[in-house]
Amino acid sequence: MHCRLIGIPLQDGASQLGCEMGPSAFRVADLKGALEGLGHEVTDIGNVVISDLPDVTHPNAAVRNLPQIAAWTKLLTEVAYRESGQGMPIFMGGDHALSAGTVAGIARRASETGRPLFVLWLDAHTDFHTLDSTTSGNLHGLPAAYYTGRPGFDGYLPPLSHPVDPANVCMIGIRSVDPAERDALKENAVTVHDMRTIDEHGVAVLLRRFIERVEAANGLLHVSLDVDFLDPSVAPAVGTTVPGGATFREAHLVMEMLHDSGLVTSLDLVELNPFLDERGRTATLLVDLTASLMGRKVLDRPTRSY
Ligand code: EXY
Ligand code: MN
Ligand code: MN
Ligand code: MN
Repeated sequence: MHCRLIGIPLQDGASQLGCEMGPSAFRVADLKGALEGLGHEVTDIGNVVISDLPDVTHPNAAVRNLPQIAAWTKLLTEVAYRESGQGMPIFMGGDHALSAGTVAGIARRASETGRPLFVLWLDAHTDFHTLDSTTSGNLHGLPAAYYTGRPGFDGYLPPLSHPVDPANVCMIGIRSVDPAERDALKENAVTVHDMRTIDEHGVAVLLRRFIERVEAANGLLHVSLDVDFLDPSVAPAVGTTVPGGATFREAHLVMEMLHDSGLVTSLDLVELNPFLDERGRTATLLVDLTASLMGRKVLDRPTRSY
């Protein structure tokens, strides 16, 4: 596999500063070396940055940094489209607002292949607010609403050429949902597995069901991994910790099963805030999880072993 590492020093979507250091932390933790060690060809294209900001405001006075997020979304849609034509893009964030652009660009690429795009959203949060419904105003709480084509973004964020079918989105790890998000999800076909569902069924059963759907549709699979998917005891370097998250082994199992599926064609690594880390521990865990996704295993076993 040819992996394309793309640094996205975006922190305007989060209330807490620090995610702009994420790409550097992934490089220091040697994501490139880990992937090369698995036999992949890796190109780090460096960091991408926005330049001009559009003159845009929204009537919801809580909304923060809208011109910045609009500029990032436009840039990242183009970058994701371009880089997904070169290999497997791995987007090193940066806060989760970046996924508005990365998923939009990947969806545009997928449309050319004639294969449907599926998204696996690994997160404590559903990130399903609109500009109207957000009360915190932090735009990392919106990307899933944007790329599934929920109304209310027109004239504020770039027009979305290829919305992802909400029925093709599966969220796992959820344990913090705002009332407006909960109401919107009731009206929507997104699959949401909260931590209680994981406790009751086990993450493997839920993920296998989704993988089988992607396989049956001959789909492409984008994975968006938010650090706060993990329990804060194993991944402290994130500004939006919520107790009761995925364990170290649950997270690795998800990545190992995704590897065996052979379906993943792009990856977001988001919300890493190195300023909050304990000696690079979370960055290292994220590199190890990415390695599991890309083929690192304890024992050789046949592909599609489940
Ligand atoms: N739902 C909350 C809000 O809108 O402020 C929290 C969003 C956190 C988003 C993090 C990235 O997943
Ligand atoms: Mn998120
Ligand atoms: Mn989150
Ligand atoms: Mn909120």
